[in-house]
Amino acid sequence: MKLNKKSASEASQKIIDWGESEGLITCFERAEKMKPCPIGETGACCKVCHMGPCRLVGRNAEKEVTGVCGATVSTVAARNLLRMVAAGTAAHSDHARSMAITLLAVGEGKTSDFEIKDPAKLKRMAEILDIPHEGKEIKELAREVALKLLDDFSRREGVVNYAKRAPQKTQERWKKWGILPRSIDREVVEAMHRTNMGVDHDPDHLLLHALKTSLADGWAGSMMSTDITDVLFGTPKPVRAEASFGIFKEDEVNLVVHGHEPTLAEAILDVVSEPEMVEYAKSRGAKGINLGGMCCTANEVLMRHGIPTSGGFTNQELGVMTGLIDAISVDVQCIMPAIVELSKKFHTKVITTSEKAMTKGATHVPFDEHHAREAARKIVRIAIDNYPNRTKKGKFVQSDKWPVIAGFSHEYIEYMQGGRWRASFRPLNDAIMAGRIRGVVGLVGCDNPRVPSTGLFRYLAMEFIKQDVLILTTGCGANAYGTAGYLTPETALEQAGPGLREVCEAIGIPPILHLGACVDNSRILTIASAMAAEGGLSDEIGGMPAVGIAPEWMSEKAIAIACYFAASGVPVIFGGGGSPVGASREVTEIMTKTWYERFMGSLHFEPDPENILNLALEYIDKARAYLKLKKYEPGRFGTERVLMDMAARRELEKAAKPHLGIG
Ligand code: NFS
Repeated sequence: MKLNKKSASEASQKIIDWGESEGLITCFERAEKMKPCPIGETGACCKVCHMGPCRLVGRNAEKEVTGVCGATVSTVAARNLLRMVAAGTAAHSDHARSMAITLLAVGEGKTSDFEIKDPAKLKRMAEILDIPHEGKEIKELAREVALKLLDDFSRREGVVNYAKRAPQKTQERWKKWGILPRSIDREVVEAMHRTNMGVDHDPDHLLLHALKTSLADGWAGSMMSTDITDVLFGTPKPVRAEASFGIFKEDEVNLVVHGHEPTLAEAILDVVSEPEMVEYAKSRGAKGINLGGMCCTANEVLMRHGIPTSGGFTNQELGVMTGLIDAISVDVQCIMPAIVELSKKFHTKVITTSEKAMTKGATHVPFDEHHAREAARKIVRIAIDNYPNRTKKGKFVQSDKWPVIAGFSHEYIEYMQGGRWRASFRPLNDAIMAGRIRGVVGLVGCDNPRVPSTGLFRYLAMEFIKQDVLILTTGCGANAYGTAGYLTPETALEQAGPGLREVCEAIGIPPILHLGACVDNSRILTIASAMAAEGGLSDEIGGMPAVGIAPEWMSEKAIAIACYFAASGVPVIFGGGGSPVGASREVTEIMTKTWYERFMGSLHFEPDPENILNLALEYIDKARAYLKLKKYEPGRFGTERVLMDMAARRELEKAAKPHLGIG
């Protein structure tokens, strides 16, 4: 795979080029100038005390070099990785805490800005949590569910509630290796304690705690966040939307919601259609208010309401440079501080909203779930007031947009395989068993300016679907596919291998399914558990022909996700730059071999995209052999590939629509 550009997206590259000609600095240029520190990059820098920072480098460092206290390279690398997992888990789970607090506020009647949109899902949650719901008032049930889930943050002993959703065999592995998480805060605090100077020094022991902490993220924080968000704002089902910078409108107020927690974005969504707000926008010369998304908030509102997305992480500065964004409302996580300074060169207002996350120079509008619409109205007014301040700067970049189909909640994926009365994972399992679908790959995580941004996503997706591998995507990976035009059923017809194409056509789905934000990786855990329960494949998550890949990762949250997939039994491959544990062969072996022996999952760091592809296919075929499934044969299924004209394509589109329940 060769790509000499900074971004694989034509629209993004166009803005990068224009910005460079204007002397505007973005992450792409900063990434070129700021090379990664070669010591820190491989995990060999220890700065947990002030006798250092110690740099554990040199020939034969793994055997001969230690820090001042005597810590080896392996101890240091494992400790650093555990700290990343703790930070990633803390981020997802603090987001989850806000969601649980919002659910509690709804249950206790302390906010009138939100309500229960999916009571049936709330009841399903209650059943999992052993809370009787017969005859109970829905708000009371919301209160009880919220309180029980909030216990998952602070329980001293015991196990997080949702661990029991995993297949029995998967749970047994966790029990055997002592990694069943007690509660989120407890595991994160213990991770920080163990990595404090002079505490835990055994790399394997440290890494087991990395898995334990990450399971508190995947099977508690992230999973409850997904569930509560569905309950409050609706469980996604397929929607049509659009992606890329072309979503911005010249004659409307463009307001972008960026960050992660969907509560504020949902409130803004309610407010922008209020007649007085629309009138106010008109009084300022705009035709209306156009809401767009960025990063994971984009995924949240795209999945549920079809709000268009302007892209993932590396698009945030470029969005400002279109000169068309009147305000960006941000909350927490993945917000580049650079957008505040950059926005001053345009007219864009950056609005921070969380008491946890402020940036000097931004406008702060405090938000809390009890007075959500009040804050939302303030934000929308700031955007409207700023509309007349637009200049011509950057305006030329009005670019294309792509159609997107998103909204594949695990509930919908199950439903679409059999309808209301026969919803199941049987057809998917059967397709895998027969070899129509070779396997499933989760292509998820960040986009990254250190590689041709979104390029690795594009390359891998096309290669996998050609080889009949179904793709599940979340986070900025989903944004990358949206802005590439890959999230449509047509992609299946044009690019997928014959077996996968047959399945996609029969069900009416794209070969790349958008499952939501990064916290919604928990949906993949739920799907894998359902596939195990369905029978015919593995009876645990481990052993499934499935692989997780984050080809362009950069965030600590991605590492936490990788670890909970590995602990759950999924081999995971991370691409992009170097390995954050590359300094230690011992740690690398534990994560790739020992974890696989214990959990059937692993974590590899592999910078070469072709190697990622081959390793993933190797894992998939190995799993097929382990399950004694038919050997995958390319081209065995499906009919002869036909080149389609527009009329034929339209016919197919029509046929696909009813299955998708849209349009
Ligand atoms: Ni995930 Fe979402 Fe994107 Fe990476 Fe950041 S927005 S939580 S961390 S950059 S995928």
